[in-house]
Amino acid sequence: MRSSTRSQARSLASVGDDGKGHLALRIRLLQARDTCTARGTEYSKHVSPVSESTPANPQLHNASPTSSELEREVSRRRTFAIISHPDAGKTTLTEKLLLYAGAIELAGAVRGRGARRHATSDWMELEQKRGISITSAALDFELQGRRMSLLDTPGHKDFSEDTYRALIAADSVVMVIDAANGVEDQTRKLFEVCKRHRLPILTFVNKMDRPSRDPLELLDDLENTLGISAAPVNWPIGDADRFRGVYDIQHHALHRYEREAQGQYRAPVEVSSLDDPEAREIIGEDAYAHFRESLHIIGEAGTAFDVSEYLAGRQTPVFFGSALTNFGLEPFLQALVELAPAPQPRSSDTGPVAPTDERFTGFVFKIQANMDPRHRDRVAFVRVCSGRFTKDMVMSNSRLGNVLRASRAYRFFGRERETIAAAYAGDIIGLVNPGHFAIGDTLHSGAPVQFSDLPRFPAEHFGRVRLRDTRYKQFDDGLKQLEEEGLMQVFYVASSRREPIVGVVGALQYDVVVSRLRAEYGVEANIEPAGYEAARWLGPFTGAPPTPGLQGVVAADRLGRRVLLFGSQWEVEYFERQHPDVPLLDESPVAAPARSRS
Ligand SMILES: Nc1nc2c(ncn2[C@@H]2O[C@H](COP(=O)(O)OP(=O)(O)OP(=O)(O)O)[C@@H](O)[C@H]2O)c(=O)[nH]1
Ligand SMILES: [Mg+2]
Repeated sequence: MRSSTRSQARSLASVGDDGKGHLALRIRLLQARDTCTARGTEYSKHVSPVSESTPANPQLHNASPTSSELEREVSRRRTFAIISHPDAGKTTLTEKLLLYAGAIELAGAVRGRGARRHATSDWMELEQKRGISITSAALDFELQGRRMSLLDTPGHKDFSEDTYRALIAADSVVMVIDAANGVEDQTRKLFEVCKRHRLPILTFVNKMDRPSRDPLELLDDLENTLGISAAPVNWPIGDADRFRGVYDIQHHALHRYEREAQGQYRAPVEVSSLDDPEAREIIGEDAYAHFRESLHIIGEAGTAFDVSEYLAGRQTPVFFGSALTNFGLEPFLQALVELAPAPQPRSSDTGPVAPTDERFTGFVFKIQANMDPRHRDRVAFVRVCSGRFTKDMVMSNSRLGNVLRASRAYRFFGRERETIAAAYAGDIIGLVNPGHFAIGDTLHSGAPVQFSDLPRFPAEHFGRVRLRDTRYKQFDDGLKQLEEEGLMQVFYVASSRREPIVGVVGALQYDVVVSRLRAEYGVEANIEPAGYEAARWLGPFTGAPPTPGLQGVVAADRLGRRVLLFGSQWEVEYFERQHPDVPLLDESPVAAPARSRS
């Protein structure tokens, strides 16, 4: 290690507030320099502007000039989910990516006050009222010859079942990190899912316009907390009020931004070189010196970007910026277009299904009712996994073994929808669902196939729903449809059919149930804790089952299948020990047939 570099590291360590994390990383980085032999793939090879006719990343485009329409269409699809801990800025970033992609002309806000429009992906009334995302939203748009499908997911753990399913429908991920908080709990959990499914991850460190942790420390946090190598692609200049822009490490270009009043339009940007005296003056001597030093450390010993490491999920390219003020967005969007992988093969019970397999296959990962107040229909969101979907095509649902005709299909842009005549592997389409589909269903033409089950989380909170008026039919319809979405499970106890018990993964879902019953079904209801903590379906068993513990009760689900509600987890375990002959199932036996997950 050169002594000059070491002393730079030391001087840098003294700049931060605590210096601890910084120093550890810097020294490690500097040591790494000595052992680092091969530099990775040059990022610049992958960020040159693309045009419709020339795919920029041939590695990801297997379509030759003679390839079929299916291969061409598949190779231009990019389907990705945005994930993070609550509040890191997923919805704001989504909105700004749409703005920069030209899919919207004016960006809305998460908390759209007065006449100001709301963010496209937070379309639900309760989302807009509370300023949080509650349900994942699909947004489909064209960009530079690519067909992009973006899934903005909710961060709150109470809605994480929806987020997990959306992740499984994606081929890659954008992970948003709050620059002040680093890697937070929920991000860590979601990262584990990405890792299990080998999803490539691009990282966007957001909110640099606020007081932030040192960027070196943030890289250290990513590597230590998540165990993924982090390759900075650009580097922030200052933070909080002094955040001026980002430096593109490979192109040696300084992107200096000006704040646009409300961040509704693109922020004016000036691109110059690092030594531009004017830029230096605007940035300020202190911030500039600190920035140069950390840049030097990264240049000497930082992880270099390597596209194959990224695609293998072992490395995450890191970008800095501010979604609110629109700083650092166009380089990030460009990277997304260039780097995000095309649709990948999916594992099934008959082996991997290639996206270019001529047979149409897909799976239902989400059901949502009443998105459009004028239609009030239920939509099944399908991730197309292979082949070509065409309107009116005949397909089978592998769960039911029946044949159906898909006469109405849509693509979505938040709440808005557009009829489609065709779709290809990678697309997310909506099929109108008059009760034919359940979450996790595999749809296919040709030979039977079934994709792996989607994760189902056990309910942990149980509440009694009380109808406050007399509209029982609407109340029952509402419960039925919301249950179909996977929002909750509904149980009936013999003594009071009119006051069902709902089981949810997180207590915030109670609010969603009550609010949606009111807004979408016109009924007033409230939910009170019911005193249970676990539900188990009864497997094959004749006769009356034993009473489930002191506080438990035998109930039934909508289809009349018997369910034992227990007062605590401990009571479940005690019951299992006492009654080994009584088969208990975590999941309902028909809607989600028990299958081993990959
Ligand atoms: N200062 C600052 N605030 C931001 C930035 N990005 C988002 N915010 C604010 O942070 C809050 C949360 O932003 P969202 O975009 O809703 O975050 P989210 O990750 O979608 O949140 P959930 O979906 O509820 O998990 C909002 O008040 C945003 O205005 C940013 O770059 N800078
Ligand atoms: Mg959100």
